[in-house]
Amino acid sequence: MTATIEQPSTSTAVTDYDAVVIGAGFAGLYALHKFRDRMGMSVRVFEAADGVGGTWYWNRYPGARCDIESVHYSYSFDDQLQQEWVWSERFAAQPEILRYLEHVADRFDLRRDIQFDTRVDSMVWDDADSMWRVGTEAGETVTAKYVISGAGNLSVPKTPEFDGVDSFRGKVFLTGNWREENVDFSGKRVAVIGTGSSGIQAISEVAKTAGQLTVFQRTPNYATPIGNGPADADEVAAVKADYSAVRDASRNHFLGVPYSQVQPSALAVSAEERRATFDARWNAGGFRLFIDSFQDILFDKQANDTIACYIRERIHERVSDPAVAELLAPKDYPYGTKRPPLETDYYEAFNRDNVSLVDIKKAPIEAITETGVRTADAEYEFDVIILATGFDAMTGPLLKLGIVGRGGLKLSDKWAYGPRTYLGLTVNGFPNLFIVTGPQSPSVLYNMPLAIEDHVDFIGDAIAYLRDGDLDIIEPTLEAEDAWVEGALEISSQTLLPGTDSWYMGANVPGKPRICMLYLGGAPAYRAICDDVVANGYDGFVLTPATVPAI
Ligand code: N01
Repeated sequence: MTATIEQPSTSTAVTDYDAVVIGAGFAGLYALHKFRDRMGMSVRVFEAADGVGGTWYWNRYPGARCDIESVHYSYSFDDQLQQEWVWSERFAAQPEILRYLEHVADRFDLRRDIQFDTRVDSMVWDDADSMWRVGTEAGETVTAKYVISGAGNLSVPKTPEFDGVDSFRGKVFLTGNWREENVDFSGKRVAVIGTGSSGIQAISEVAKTAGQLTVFQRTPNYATPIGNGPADADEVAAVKADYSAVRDASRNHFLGVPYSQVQPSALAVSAEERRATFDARWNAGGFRLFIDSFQDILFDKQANDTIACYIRERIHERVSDPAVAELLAPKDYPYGTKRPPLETDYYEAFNRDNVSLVDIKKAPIEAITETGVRTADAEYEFDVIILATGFDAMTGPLLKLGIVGRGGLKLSDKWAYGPRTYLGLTVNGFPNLFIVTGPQSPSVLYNMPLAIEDHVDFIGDAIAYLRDGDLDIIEPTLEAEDAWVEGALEISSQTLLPGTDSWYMGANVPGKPRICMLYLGGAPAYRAICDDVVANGYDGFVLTPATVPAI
C-alpha cells in the first residue's frame, strides 16, 4: 500500500484561511504556533471559552491537577520555554497549568489569531471548491483548506443522567465545566456523585472544609498515591541539564514518561520480590505502579490479580472502618482497565467525622430533588451537589462539531457504530481534516503534551509535503482506515480492557457504541508506524490537487 497521487491541475479556490484550528488548549496553541510561525500559514483558532487553556480552563474544581510530573507534562517544542518555566510542585495544580498555557499564549503572541467566545457548530466539506466551510454558533462562516481539531478527548461532560437536577434549590457543580475559583464549602452539606479521577481529586480537597461531605459511589476505583510535593530543585536541575534526552526517553516509553524499571511478568517473581516492586512503585508515586511495575498486568488476569490484591490491601490499611474500606476496595474489574486515578489522602478522607460514603450500586440514585438526593432507600439533604460523572469521551468532542464530509456524509453517521480513523488522525470521506489525539491513536494513554506535539508535527509535515508537491488534498483510503481500525481492535482484544465498562470503551454513556477507542500498541510503536507512513510517501493516503469546478 502506498499513497496515490492523482494528475496535478491548478486550483483556483481561495479560502479565508489556510487552516482553522478548533480549541486553544495544549493542542490548539501549539498548532497555531507551528502552522503560523514555523510554516507561514494563515490560521484562525476558534475557542468556545473566553481564554486559552482547554481542559485546564474548564476544570477548576478543587484538587484538579495533572498526574504526570509537570517537567514531563509540558511542551518540549521550545527549549528556552522548557528551560525557563519553573513548576512549583512535582504535579502542578490546575491554576499553575493554566498560568503556564497563558504564558505560552503570550510568549508566542498567539492570542491575536484566536477568536474567543466562539463555538464551532458546523464544518461542511465543499466538494466543488475543495475546502471546509466552518460555521459558528453566532452564525459566522469561514472557509479553510485544512481543519485541525484540537477539541480534546475529555472536553464534553456527560449530560447528567438524573431526573430533577434543575429542581435542586442549592448549587450544582459539574467538575468538567467548573469555572468558579475558590468556592467556599465551609459549613455546607456537600454531595459528590462519582468516584473517577475528578471525583477523587475533588473529594480529598472538599473533605477538608465542608461541614458534611457525602460521597455517592457506584464503582470503587483503584486510586494510588500521586506522590506530590514541592518540586525538588535537584531533580528539576537534572532534567533540565539533559532535557532533550529526557524527552527522547519519554517518547520511547509506552505512556510518554521516562520511567525505565518495568519488569516482564508479575508471575515470574516470588511473592516477596513482587511485593517489594509494588511497594517501591507505590512509594515513588505517579503512574509507576501502573506502568513501571510489571509488563503483563494489562494482559494477564492472573498477573493483574496480584496488583489488584495489593492495592486492596493498601486501601484497607488506610481506612479505619473495615466496612467502609471494603466498599472502597474494587473487586469486580481488573486494575488499569478503568483509567487509574492518582490521589493524595483520598482514603484518609473517609476517616474524617464529616465524610460518609453511600453505595449507589446497592441503592441507585432515583432523582435529584429540590433539597438533595433520593436513592432507592433514603433521602439526603444538601446545600451543594458536585457531579463528577465524567465525559462523553474521545468521540463526543468531534461529534459536537457538526462535521459533514464528502457527498454530505455526516461524521455521526459514519461513526454510528464507533469511531473509524486512519492512525487516529484522519477519516476517509473527510479530506483535509486532522484530529489531534483522535480515537484509535495512543492519545489518553500517552503523555498528552507530547502526544499533541507528535500529532501536530505529523500534520505540519503532511501539509508541507502537499505544498511542496503542488497538492491540495489528503485523505486516507477506506482500505487503510479499515486495516487501522481492525489492527487497533485486534491489539485491544489481547488486553483486559474490553472486559470492563469504562469510558475507554464508550461504556459510560448510555446508548454509545461499546468499542475500544484507543490504540493500545503504545506510543513508540505508534510513532514508528507514523514514521513509516511518511517515509513511504504517505502510505495509505490519497493525495490530490483541488478539484477545479467545470466552467
Ligand atoms: O470521569 P470518570 P472523571 N450514576 O468517567 C460515576 C481524566 N482526568 O471526570 O464507574 C452514578 O472516570 C462513575 O461510576 P461508574 C482522566 O483521564 C484526569 O472522573 O460508571 N454514578 C464514575 O465513578 C479520567 O479518567 C485527571 O460506575 C455515575 C464517575 O461518575 C477522565 O478525565 C483528573 C453515573 C465518573 O468517572 C474522566 O475522569 C480528572 C450515574 N449515572 C480527570 N455516571 C488528572 O489527574 C457516572 N457515574 C490529570
